[in-house]
Amino acid sequence: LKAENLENIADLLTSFYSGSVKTLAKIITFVENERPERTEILQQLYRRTGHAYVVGITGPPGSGKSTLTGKITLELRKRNLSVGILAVDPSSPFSGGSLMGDRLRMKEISWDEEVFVRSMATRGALGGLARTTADIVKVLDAFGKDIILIETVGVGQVEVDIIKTADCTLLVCVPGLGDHIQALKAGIMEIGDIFVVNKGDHEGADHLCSDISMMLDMSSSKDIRPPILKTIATLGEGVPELTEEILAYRQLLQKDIETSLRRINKAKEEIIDLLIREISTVVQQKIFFDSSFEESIIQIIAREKDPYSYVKLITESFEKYCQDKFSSISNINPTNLK
Ligand SMILES: Nc1nc2c(ncn2[C@@H]2O[C@H](COP(=O)(O)OP(=O)(O)OP(=O)(O)O)[C@@H](O)[C@H]2O)c(=O)[nH]1
Ligand SMILES: [Mg+2]
Repeated sequence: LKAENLENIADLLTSFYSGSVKTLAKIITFVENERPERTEILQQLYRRTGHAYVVGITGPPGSGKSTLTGKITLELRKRNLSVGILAVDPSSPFSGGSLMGDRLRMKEISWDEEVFVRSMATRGALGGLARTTADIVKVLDAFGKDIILIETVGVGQVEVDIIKTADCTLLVCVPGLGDHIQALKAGIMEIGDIFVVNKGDHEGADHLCSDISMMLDMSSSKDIRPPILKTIATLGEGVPELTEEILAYRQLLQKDIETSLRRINKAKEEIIDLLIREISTVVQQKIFFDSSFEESIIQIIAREKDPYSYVKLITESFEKYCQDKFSSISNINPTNLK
């Protein structure tokens, strides 16, 4: 980056730290569009992160996630907590459209200065939606949001990756979607820290609650048994209790040794993910401008060399570098974490 750009970044950050919502939005756009400035910005912000409590809200389309998100936000605001909302829709190519929809559904909170809402779709997220989500969460965290809610539709792998960013995940289910436990296929149950049976005014809600309870009895491997709460999001019924559960879960996490392990694993995964991306960029950039690469290509085509040996030659020296660099890392003791 040029010195001039770095100066702009410094100005941008000053404005960000002073609480400018406009600058917050701008920085999020930088991250979303993978602008080159984003790395510098994220580097600077990192130290200010780690304060926010991140809550994922996932479940099938139309289960009431946005309505619930709006109502939970009202409850959080009553407790004077500031909120950032990130609505992520991996199936939609347009973020503008979903933004409108979410704003409408969350109209009660859209006037509130302390609530920041952002919608995101596949568009713009070059490095993957999960990576972008994790970075935007950091931006919101550094901005000083107490609670960050991530709404994401569906229960596929992309959503699971997105929701991994969360400290606590609500799995929203609704009665009457054919098979009662349609959304609760193996693996999906595992991501739920709190189960919400929404549309409690619909027939079959109680039945669904007991079905989930039974499934948890059989399959849950968690130390903390996920609670099941019934809500009617449209009326806000059950939402104060749900909010209490969400906040109580945070207290549990803070005491739990599992949390430290989870933090370690999350940090490891994140760093490895970043490394792989950066290394692959470096390889692609460097190799194309390397004359020995050109020469080797010609030799490979002429069958004087084979591609396997060529790649091995490069990776061997890289491996050697890694060995020297990483050999001293031992396992982290979770009790050493602050
Ligand atoms: N009867 C009833 N309707 C509800 C309830 N909660 C939400 N709805 C309605 O269900 C519809 C979908 O609600 P949303 O909040 O948009 O659901 P969503 O899960 O965010 O939907 P997508 O983001 O499109 O997946 C809306 O028409 C809501 O008014 C509820 O508890 N009872
Ligand atoms: Mg929604």
